[in-house]
Amino acid sequence: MFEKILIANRGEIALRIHRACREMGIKTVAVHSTADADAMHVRLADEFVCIGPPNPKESYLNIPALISAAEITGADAVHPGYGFLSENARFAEIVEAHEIAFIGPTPEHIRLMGDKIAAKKTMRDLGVPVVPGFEGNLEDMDVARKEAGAIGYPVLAKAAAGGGGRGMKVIKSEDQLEELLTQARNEAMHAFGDDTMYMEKYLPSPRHIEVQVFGDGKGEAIHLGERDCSLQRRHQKVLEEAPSPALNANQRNAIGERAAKAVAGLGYRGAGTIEFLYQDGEFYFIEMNTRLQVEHPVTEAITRIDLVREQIRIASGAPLSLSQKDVRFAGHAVECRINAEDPRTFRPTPGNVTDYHPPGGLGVRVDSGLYQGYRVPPYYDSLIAKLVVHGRNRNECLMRLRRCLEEFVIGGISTTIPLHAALVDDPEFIDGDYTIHWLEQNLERLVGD
Ligand code: MV4
Repeated sequence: MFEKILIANRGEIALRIHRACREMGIKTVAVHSTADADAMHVRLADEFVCIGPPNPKESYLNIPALISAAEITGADAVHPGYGFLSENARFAEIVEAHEIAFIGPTPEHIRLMGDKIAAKKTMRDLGVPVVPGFEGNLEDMDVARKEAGAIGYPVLAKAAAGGGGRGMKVIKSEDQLEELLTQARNEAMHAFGDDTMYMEKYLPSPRHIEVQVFGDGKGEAIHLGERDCSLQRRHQKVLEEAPSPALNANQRNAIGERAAKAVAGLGYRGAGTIEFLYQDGEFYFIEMNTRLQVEHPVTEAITRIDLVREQIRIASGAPLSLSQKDVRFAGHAVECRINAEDPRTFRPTPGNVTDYHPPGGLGVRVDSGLYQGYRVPPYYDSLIAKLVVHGRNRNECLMRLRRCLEEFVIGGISTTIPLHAALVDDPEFIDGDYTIHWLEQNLERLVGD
């Protein structure tokens, strides 16, 4: 097992990783920008290294600074968390070239899944259902017209280098095809330096359901069920739940087994998430994320498996700590992402936290680096706390969640707690009846005047 892990991240996830390390008897190295010197995980870590100024490019994305910090402190592994360098194949390669373990998949698997066309072809070949579409060359407009017609309008043009919603255009009819495809191509070139495009049938009202998987890198793999992440605004998830209110146990096991089989076939190592769109009873693969996700605690709540511990074990060469038959799903969990943002305008609200009283009690978990007197810096993502509530069933979970949102005090800054409070009282949300568009279509009603 590793002796010392460098945590190449900040905020609540750096604290989350620190906690897993501590419970495994592993020493931690925090790295921080000058804006994060007062962060909770920096205080708790065994050692800390300042890696640069507030701008992430010069600190959390600064590969030479991170490698130097690992070398100086003698860390034998790096955990990248989510965001920042977590899905950067080059970073994983450089870490490994320094004989430091990268707590994640191989650089090859990161690179494969970063290419959305290659990822889709690979998953299809491994027996995973994908969205009908065309992954060939779209530069010839005659080919593009023929293929779009064959798919049937509306079609969605996507960038091979995209993901997470960037570089997409819905095309409703052939007379828009050339103009919108060219526009999408130009945007992709500008955003990613790569204008390779592919096309899919546009699904008008799907849910976003993702399956948590783990592989041991040697052909063994398990799934830990799904998370429903349909409640989002501008591709930012707001609330996630597990299990999905839309699935029954047979559907869950069927899609989970397909996902795990694919992961086994890939020889994938570590934690991964297979993202699907789900509509009219059918699953369609869209992307695979090769990192730990923000919303991993809802899976931890219903499986009682420590996902970060599992990641660390696998990276050190240990086998999976359990087989599929030992995975049991219990109850229901919801995560509310609490952001330092105005709940109506979603404008960031950095500043001084004058009061901090998180909720507690049975089935309640708060992942946050906040404390009274902490200053939320203006330079980073506005996620400041994750409230994760578990209950024996969805109703108990939602009753408990309402109680927690009522108790939660974060003074001095605006947060999205009022949005969550409105959401959990909404009849359509309570019915579990929502798609990826529901939140944006209902925001006015939820938090409007
Ligand atoms: C789609 C889609 C509809 N049809 N693909 C957006 C993020 C990227 N990961 C894939 N996305 C979508 N792909 C087809 N064929 C709708 C979306 C989409 C979406 C997906 C998941 C969560 C939120 C979303 C919000 C808008 C659009």
